[in-house]
Amino acid sequence: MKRRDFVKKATLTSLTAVIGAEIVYGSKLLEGYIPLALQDPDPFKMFNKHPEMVVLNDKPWNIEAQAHLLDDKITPNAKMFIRNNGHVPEGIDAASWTLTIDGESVTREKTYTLSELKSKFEQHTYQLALECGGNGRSEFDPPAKGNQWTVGAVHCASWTGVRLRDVLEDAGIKSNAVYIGYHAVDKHLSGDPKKEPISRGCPMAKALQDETLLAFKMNGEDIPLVHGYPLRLVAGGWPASVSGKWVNRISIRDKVHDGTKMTGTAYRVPCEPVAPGEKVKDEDMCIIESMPVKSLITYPKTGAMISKNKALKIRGHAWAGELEVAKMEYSIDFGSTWTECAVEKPANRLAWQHFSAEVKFPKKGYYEVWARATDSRGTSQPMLLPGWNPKGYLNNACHRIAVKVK
Ligand SMILES: Nc1nc2c(c(=O)[nH]1)N[C@H]1C(S)=C(S)[C@@H](COP(=O)(O)O)O[C@H]1N2
Ligand SMILES: [Mo]
Repeated sequence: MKRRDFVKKATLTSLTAVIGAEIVYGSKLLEGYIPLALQDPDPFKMFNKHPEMVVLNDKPWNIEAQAHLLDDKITPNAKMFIRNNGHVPEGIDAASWTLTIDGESVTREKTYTLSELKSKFEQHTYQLALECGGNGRSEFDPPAKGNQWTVGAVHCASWTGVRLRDVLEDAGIKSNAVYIGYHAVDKHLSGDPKKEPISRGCPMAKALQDETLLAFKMNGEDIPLVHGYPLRLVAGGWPASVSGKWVNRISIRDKVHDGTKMTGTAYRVPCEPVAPGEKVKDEDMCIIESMPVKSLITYPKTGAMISKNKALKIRGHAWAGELEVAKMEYSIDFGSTWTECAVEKPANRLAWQHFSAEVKFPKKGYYEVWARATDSRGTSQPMLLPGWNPKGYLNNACHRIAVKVK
């Protein structure tokens, strides 16, 4: 047998094993041709995601949920959106993982192993709502470049770890500290090892909050690789881009962190409102901090049918960045009138809150149920769209579902 044929045969056998079925015309495969079934790895299997999750991009992987998938009070991994700016790291070894605290404003640079972090500092568990700054981008007009998220780039999982504050204080924070910036091990899409896909951070005040964690568990288990295994920063209520995955270094900065996607227009909105489509200078763009008030109807799924004389039970979640949701309302007349409904207290600060209602309809026909949350400062969600911004961030418009009464 010629060597080439042998290689082909061996490969064919292993291909068959991987595909899980006989490649019937396998002998006709051109050399070097990879069957389609293997060309694109199956993201649902690879990341253990629910089959109704929606892939927005595969280079890098960006996958969103749909409203009805987010019905759980605590979002399970299968229904958590994925947002990557670079390649998902490979070959991570938790046993040799270290976290270094450095920067202009650290008293003494220090490096911790994962087990040191776990044993040296008290562990805490919080449910934390994380929403991508670009969630809802697909609705803006003129459109913004980037992943066209609809409503599914939000989750509220339960995170366990140590307080970032405890670790920073252990290394020592100089009085001139202004900001922290994270560094992680994911690789830039260009393949250039000197470039970071993302390196963001937050002001010291946010870094030092009780709920800001260096997490090593999600929903009681090791964090899934794609969500930041083995160590992740979690800063609930702020754009989820602050919550660095695969973090191995945190710098205490004496100025606003200037890592990748901190500067220019990334994760920034015009400091003052602008007209749709207007060009905005970099210096007139401000860093997004606390996310705006928002809510999602997670049951029923849009398109629900109900028979006349029956009340429709609806439910969902609401969140308000650093603030609490103070009021929840729904409308069945396109926002003309609103009815208040029950909203629970959060499990802890920065967790999303659950609401529910029984909606009655006056007669047969087509309706939309709109949901509107109001935060503790009295700010409500806009009915259709908030102010336009060049990068399509912070769309906190009311969520709407269609209902037919028969
Ligand atoms: N290291 C690293 N951390 C990261 C990112 C990334 O690409 N690399 N993406 C950020 C962005 S923009 C978001 S919205 C969240 C998404 O978190 P998730 O994929 O766990 O849902 O992670 C943030 N942390
Ligand atoms: Mo994001």
